[in-house]
Amino acid sequence: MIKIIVLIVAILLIAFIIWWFFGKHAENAGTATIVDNKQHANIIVNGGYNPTVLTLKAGIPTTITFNRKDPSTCLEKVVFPDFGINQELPQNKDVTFTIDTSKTGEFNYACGMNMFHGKLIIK
Ligand SMILES: [Cu+2]
Repeated sequence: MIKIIVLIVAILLIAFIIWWFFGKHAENAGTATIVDNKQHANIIVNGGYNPTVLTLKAGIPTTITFNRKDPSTCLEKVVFPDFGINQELPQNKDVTFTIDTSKTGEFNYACGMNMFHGKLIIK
């Protein structure tokens, strides 16, 4: 009887771990809106970046507006190593960045401590 319980608990634990890892990898994706050859996207910062993966069209002047709802100091800075951006995000305020979309590729960004991650895909 105890063996069966241990087995069930073990199976549930494995299922939970698999779910956890799939959950981490199922990133929410978003695209920008393009109006008059200008591209814009909004990213809400709340327990991470939403959308986490943002797809942009290459070669279009692009701005991204971040708004941090999260009170945690962990997310108070956003760092785009590829774009030379290291910017403070005051809570509940829009902070807009200009993004150079002349190069295609995948560009990761993160909070100041490199704990929360987001990605721009330019194609
Ligand atoms: Cu952090």
